Amino acid sequence: MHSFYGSAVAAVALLAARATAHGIATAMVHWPDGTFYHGYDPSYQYQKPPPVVIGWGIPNDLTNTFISPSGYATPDIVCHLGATPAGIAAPVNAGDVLEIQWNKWPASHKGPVLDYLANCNGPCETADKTKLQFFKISEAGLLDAAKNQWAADELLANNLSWSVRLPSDIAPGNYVLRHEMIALHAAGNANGAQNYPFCFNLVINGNGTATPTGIPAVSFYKEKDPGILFDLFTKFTTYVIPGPPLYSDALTAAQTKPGAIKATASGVASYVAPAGGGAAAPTRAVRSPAGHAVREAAPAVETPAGVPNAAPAAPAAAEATVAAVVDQQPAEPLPTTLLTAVLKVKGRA
Ligand SMILES: [Cu+2]
Repeated sequence: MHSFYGSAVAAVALLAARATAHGIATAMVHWPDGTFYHGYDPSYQYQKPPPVVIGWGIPNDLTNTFISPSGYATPDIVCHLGATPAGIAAPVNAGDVLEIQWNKWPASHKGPVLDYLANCNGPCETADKTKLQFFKISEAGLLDAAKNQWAADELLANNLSWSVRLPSDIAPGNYVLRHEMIALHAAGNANGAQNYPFCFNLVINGNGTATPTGIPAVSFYKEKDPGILFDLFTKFTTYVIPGPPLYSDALTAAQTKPGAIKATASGVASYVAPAGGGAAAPTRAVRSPAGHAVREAAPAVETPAGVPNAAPAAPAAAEATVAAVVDQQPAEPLPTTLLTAVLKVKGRA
């Protein structure tokens, strides 16, 4: 019998069969809280309605593909293939550690791991990705030339996770975290490097005032940069990490295996919908600790032993146990529309 349901199942099966290589950054854990956030997975498009997550949407990335140097000047290099802004954001603090989790990564795909931030200067939910000005907050490339050990190897050794520490001095605001691996196994050939960028929305709180200068992602890399056109299979002792210089006040995070997840959250809206509801455009960003809504921690979820980065639950299931709460020390009366917006988000997940 042919049915829509059957077609959907077949599509998911095909998707699973194809997804045998490469990888996607599908989750983020916020430390020290140990709060797990789902990123985006292309299979979400088969859920009705799709979960609202902090990861930028990439429904076209059905084959876990990559961006080639020929795409470095196109919007696809910003947050991956046809990426659209995430609908919610993770509330974090400047100086915190964010642990990005990948669903898979082939050992052959040696290369650097890079992380960037861009202030949306408004709601990230409606950000124009081509206008985002990114500054680099973390970079790691060749770790040990004699052992041919790369940042990607370290990520793989830590259960497909990578930790990045946010600068402690940056101004609070709505930011996009752009996390990226570049696979070099074919980079000895022109147009052979493989970039895998993935983006997450953050509401960063704190007392910092720094506003680092950034550049658009379409200006990060050129095809003949020494760290892009690079032969992994000849003798080398150094590697020049590509992209703009590291932010002067960047901080480092220890690379470790993932710790136990203490809670699961979906995220917060970074803007308040105008009174009256509807699909009107957002009117203001919510940036301060006093002004943003947070979700109450869900009951602790144990990470199953021996399962790399097992997600605590599907987003929809996890969502059912999460209650929305609002910070109680607002500088101004909390608009009821804020709570409505959060509950709307909850209802959609
Ligand atoms: Cu690959």
